Amino acid sequence: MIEKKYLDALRENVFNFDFEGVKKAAEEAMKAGVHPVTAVTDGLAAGLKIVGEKFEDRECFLSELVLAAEVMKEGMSIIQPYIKGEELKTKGRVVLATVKGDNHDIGKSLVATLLRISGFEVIDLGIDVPTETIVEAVKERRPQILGLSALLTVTMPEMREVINGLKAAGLREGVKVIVGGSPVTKEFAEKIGADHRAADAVEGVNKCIEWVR
Ligand code: B1M
Repeated sequence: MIEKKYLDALRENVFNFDFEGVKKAAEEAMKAGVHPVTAVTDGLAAGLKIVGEKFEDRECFLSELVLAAEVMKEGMSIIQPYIKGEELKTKGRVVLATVKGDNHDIGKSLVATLLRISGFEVIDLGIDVPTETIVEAVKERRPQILGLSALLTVTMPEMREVINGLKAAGLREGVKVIVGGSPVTKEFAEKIGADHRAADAVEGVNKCIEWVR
């Protein structure tokens, strides 16, 4: 019940575009002992989701969507140091990328943070990453896992291109491929030959831990 009060404050500050308010809400939530991952997923990200739905219904402008994402990042900068790794031993190496044509990075960055605190070495290639760059990184760095993110239905097919690129380079057998992002379904992941589709960051990281265990 008490936790709800802090999560509501985080959510409201994101959809009210309040930079100062979100910092205060994040500090208060951390002081009150709210779990930092819950604060991000059920507080900040929930607020951003509301703005995204308004944008979809044409009830807000793109500029407001950008602003809400910036407010979420501000909140994350306060919460992130509280996400501590219990186990610092390297569990494995993961290459992460948001695919070509796609600039959404909040979900992928959350996955990167959670992987790092779970003991993985993460090579984050960033956003709008061409297939050739991803295949090259797998060839050079030899990760056990490749994580791909796409938030746009038009960029989802790039995931298939990456998997085909790995096959063509003879690298597919040596790396597990996990895909994520809100429009990416389990069926789509199976169709393109990915090993797993993560519904959210926590579930995705748990799958990575299972693979390297
Ligand atoms: Co964009 N956008 N956006 N956007 N945006 C969506 C995706 C959209 C659904 C909004 C809408 O219309 N309702 C829509 C896509 C529609 C579609 O494709 N059918 C859309 C659109 C249209 C666009 C533009 C085209 C708008 C325009 O310019 N007209 C444009 C595209 C730019 C581009 O990429 N080339 C655009 C731009 C932007 C902003 C820049 C304003 C901003 C991004 C800021 C940033 O990332 N730095 C933005 C935002 C914020 C959103 C919404 C509102 C929120 C996305 C987000 O960050 N969610 C989004 C609406 C929505 O998703 N409901 C929307 C929070 C994040 C924590 O969740 O990314 O889903 P998510 O990640 C989750 C899971 O999916 C999973 O774990 C995360 C945590 O649980 N996950 C993984 C994600 N990747 C994973 C990888 C893994 C494992 C798990 O392993 C590797």
